[in-house]
Amino acid sequence: MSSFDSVNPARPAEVVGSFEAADAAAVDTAVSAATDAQRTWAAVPIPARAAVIARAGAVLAGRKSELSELVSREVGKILVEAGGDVQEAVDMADFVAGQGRAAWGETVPSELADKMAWTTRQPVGVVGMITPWNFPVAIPSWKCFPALLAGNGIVLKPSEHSPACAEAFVAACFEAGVPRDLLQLVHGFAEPAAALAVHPGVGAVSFTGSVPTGRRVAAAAMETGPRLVSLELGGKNAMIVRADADLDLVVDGVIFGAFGTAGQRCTSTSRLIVDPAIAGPLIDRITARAAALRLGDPCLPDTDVGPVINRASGERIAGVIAAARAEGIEIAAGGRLRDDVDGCAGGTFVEPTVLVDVKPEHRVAREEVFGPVLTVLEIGDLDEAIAVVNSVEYGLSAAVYTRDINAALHAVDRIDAGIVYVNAPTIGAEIPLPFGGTKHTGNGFREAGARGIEQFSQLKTVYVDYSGRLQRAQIDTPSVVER
Ligand code: UN1
Repeated sequence: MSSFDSVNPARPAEVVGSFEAADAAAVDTAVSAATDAQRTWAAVPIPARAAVIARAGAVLAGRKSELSELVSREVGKILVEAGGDVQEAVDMADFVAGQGRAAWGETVPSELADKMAWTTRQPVGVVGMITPWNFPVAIPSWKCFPALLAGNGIVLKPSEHSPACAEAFVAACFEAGVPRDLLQLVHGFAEPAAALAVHPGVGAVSFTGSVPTGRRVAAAAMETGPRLVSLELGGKNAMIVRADADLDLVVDGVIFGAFGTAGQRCTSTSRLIVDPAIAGPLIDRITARAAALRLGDPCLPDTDVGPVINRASGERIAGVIAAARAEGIEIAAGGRLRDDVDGCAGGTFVEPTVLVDVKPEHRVAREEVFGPVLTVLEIGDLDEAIAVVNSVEYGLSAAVYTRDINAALHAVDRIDAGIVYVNAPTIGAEIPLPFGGTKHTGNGFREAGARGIEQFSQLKTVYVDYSGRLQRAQIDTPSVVER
């Protein structure tokens, strides 16, 4: 095994921690240990598992400020957003713990006398999880808590950019009483992720990240046998702004949606589809606000936008902006890569960027940027705007700003996306409802919400016949009215 450093993206010379990169053999050891521990855990009554998860939430809540600082230091999120990340894990623990005493299946009346019919859920065994760095506490929690409630063991492979956050999350779980062998953490790059995806001892694979990697993970996971594979991939989220919208609300929503977490969310607002009747003044206000955002050390309270995760990512985003410019697109705000930000030696920042007069066929209007880049498209007709929202390969989240209830609901009904907001930006999902998207954003599973557990458990249908004789369904079914 070799070791690697996790660094502060604001000052890459500052090492947050050193970690061992797992190889395939280490993954194998982790899967075996989790497999053994899972047998014991699966015998624990579900409300008792839920109590452990509730305690994990309490431990995380008690450490919120210290964990938020760690999130800021390790992945560059500004402090308030880092706090939101930790809070999301706390909320998830709370919600999942409640599910431990809620309905666990459905029951139906049997068509035969003296017979019962119901469903229950069984664990898959060990779940392999591959998680990104942009929600370094929240996303592991979205996966781990429901998987634990369902009675599984876990091998978690977090991003190589957020190993310390994953360690802190797992430590909170252990402190709450999650058995150590049950929840295995393996660090590193592609090798442990690939080994986990194909391991025959892994009953479900859950991946959050990019489309190309997600496709590879899913294909590899299915090669070694059918199993549950849940994918949470990219987005190219749009906000439609109608001429009657409250523009103060729109400006606040765009700034938070497009430039929060330096645009490095799968739910970031990436396309603004605005009615030409109000486009000019709206763009002026957005560009003025974008230009006034303060780049800086994410741990300082005055900072609005932190660094991007590393130099390579910054250069990739700069490349997208340069390609847009080469296509003739005008930059109304930002556009530059910055490495001269105060107190952030070596950190890479991308100025909040607004690209105007973009057409639906431009690459920058179709592909995920994963950076603070907003494209503005001018379209007046609502159905045409909806068609443009739907014209990309992703379907994660979308927003519509209007005061017209009919227009809002028309859009809600016709937008092809997993999450639609009215008069709120494309980010801001809450835990009790499903999170996920359509088309290339995912493969139909949803995280969070009451159905999040479906990624990590199998349904079992149970029939009990207590009549003492053979009763054949569909054949011996009594009928009051003779057919
Ligand atoms: C992500 O963007 O990767 O709705 C997850 C939101 C957050 C989760 C986002 N609650 O933006």
